[in-house]
Amino acid sequence: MTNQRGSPICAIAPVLWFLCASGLYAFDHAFDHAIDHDSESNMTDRPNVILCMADDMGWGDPGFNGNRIIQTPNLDEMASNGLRFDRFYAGGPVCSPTRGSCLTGRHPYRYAVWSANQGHLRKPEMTLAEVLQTQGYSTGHFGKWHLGTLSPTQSGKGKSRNAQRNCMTPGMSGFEEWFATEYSVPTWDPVPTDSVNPYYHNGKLATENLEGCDSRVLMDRAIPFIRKSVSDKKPFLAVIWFHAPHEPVVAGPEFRRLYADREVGEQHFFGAITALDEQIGRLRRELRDLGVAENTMLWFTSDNGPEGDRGDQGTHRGSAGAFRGRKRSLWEGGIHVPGLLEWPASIKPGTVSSVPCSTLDYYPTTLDVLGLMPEGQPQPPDGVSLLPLIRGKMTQRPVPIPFETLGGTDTNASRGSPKMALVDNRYKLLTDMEENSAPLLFDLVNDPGESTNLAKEFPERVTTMKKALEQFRDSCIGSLVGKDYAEAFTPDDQDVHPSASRAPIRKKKRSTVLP
Ligand SMILES: [Ca+2]
Repeated sequence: MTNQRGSPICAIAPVLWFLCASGLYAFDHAFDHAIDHDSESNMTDRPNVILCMADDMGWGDPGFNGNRIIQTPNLDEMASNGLRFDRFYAGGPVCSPTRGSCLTGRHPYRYAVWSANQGHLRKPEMTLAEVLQTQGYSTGHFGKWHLGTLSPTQSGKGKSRNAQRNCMTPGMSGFEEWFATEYSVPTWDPVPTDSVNPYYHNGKLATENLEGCDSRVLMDRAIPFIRKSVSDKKPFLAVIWFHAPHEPVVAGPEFRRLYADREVGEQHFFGAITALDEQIGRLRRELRDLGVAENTMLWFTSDNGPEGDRGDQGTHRGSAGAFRGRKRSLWEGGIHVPGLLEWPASIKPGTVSSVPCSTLDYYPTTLDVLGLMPEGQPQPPDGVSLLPLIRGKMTQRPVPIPFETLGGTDTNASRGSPKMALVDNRYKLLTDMEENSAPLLFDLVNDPGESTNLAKEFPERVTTMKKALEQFRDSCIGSLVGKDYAEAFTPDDQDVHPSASRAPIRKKKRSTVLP
């Protein structure tokens, strides 16, 4: 068995290959430890995997997290029938970084996806789609992509996006079927006549069935893919990344009518979420009708917190619940997002977890379920397998979750949050890493709103967690220049960490070759 790059894939079950708790958090020694699972692995024989993600949906927006205004009956039913994560984190506070974390299990700062519309999913990174293809899975991507341009000659973001350098389509990343836009589109009539951000279907411009609700438009492509996979008797990976409720937020008339007594901006925002929810219901019904719901891992989350400064202006109506901050910040409101997993074969209805989990965990969890350890896997990983949690055997996260973003406390880019953070079970450290910046330490169990800084009360914990962040950053800087890859990698000017004071790397230009 080989992956796309010719490396063998070893099926070694049982294995947990993401545990890296040796002394301090040893981000470079993730394979030092392994835990034996019991012999239950056969019960999860090749489940289907669906990764659903909303765009800019806040933690407080769906009904299952307490929203009493926005109608999300299908997501609420999914939560009731599966596992609700009460502490689920996006890999980053904006789109592209989180999307990279979903597909690789690695922090986006390892492969230079610093922010939205920057960088691309590097070829030497191994994606979940590439690994599952080697296991006989059909692989499909539907909706927003945001991990590279979809053409080597054109990006609606202009020449500065450098379409040639950053061309990386879903098709180049292990997805055999794909229907995608490069970045955000209006959530109603997604491809207006003057659009510079079209839908591509398997590399060709899509021209039909692009009117009305965008969530329906993309689900119209996902469902035939799922039907064909089932018909072909193949397990499948479907990545379904909705554009809703990212701006431009537009709801169709039937969805606005549900909120006719609200302000216009609320009608659109609330309506766009209900339209998305309707498609979740359609998807769940389809899985049941096809007889595959039982052994399908159906995930749902959001890629970051809600847009806007307050949630009460224009169509920026998302809720971060009781959390501090919103999109772009490393406060909880920017990264603590809705999280669900429905998997009837392995999860009892009404299950709830308060263990911190992350989009970084999709990749290692799926591989652990299948008992896979791909050779040539870039090192180190950052996520952990949640299979022990699914089996009720994980009450603490074995390794912390690192965060880094552009900006810092003195910029608007991060809405006043520091630019690095570490979530270690109940504690969270935030820091700009500079010597003269005061670190912030919060007890998220007692203080989820991040209001009381405990740094002076727990100086040793601050030192330990800050040291872990230093190790993580050093590890990422090594990753950037290709240290993690088995194959040769030539870094260029864009592969320099934002914190680096050294001169940019000067190398000859790479050429991008489409498959
Ligand atoms: Ca987003």
